[in-house]
Amino acid sequence: MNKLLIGDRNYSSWSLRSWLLMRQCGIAFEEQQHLLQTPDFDAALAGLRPARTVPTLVTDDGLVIWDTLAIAEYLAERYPDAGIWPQDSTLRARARCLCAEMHSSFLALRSRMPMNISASLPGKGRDAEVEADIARVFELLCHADGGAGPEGPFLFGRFCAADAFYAPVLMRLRTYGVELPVDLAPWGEALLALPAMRAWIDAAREEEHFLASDEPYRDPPPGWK
Ligand SMILES: N[C@@H](CCC(=O)N[C@@H](CS)C(=O)NCC(=O)O)C(=O)O
Repeated sequence: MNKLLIGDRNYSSWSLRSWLLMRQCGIAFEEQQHLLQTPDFDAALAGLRPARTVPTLVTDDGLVIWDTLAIAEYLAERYPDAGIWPQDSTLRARARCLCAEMHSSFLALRSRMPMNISASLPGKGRDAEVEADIARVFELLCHADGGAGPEGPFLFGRFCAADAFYAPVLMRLRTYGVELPVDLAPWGEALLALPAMRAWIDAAREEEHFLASDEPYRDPPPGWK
């Protein structure tokens, strides 16, 4: 059985990407959660070197893949009918561009608006660089399929890796009180309505682990460790 190591549901945006992709595309896996920056996390990853971050996928035949883009590409090769990428080659190239840009960019947004699903921090973190990142995300998402995509609420019609890669951005916008452009509202609603997404959010709200490095704007809520 494939095994996916993930971190905190509340904070780990990269974990959410691979977990949602596998769940939504119907790829079976056993989940192993290790809270970030704990001895348990270090011990779990120690046996999987050079992996040192989550998500890390340990495939059913023992391959260790420690990067979300590599995980997506592995899944697409191994499960060609799962819908990891759009079927159409033009749309597939565009979906890959979106994921690659998410992977390499948006440092201001990621550092000043860390994913923090259970928190409500409207207005925090919005400086000019973050605004520029948000504007770029909106530009990418509004024009994702170049107007050529099939019908459907997701970025390329049917759910694919690009939706999973931008799901944490949607979580950030909610936490920090940034409105989606009208054109993207159906995408946001469709993503939030996915049972897998609901399950992740509900579980994130139950967590009481405080990660100081991802909490520039508040003290630990009562009872959190
Ligand atoms: N490029 C990696 C980034 C993964 C990453 O940075 N994961 C964070 C959690 S969201 C992590 O494991 N950090 C290790 C730590 O905090 O010790 C990927 O695409 O998977």
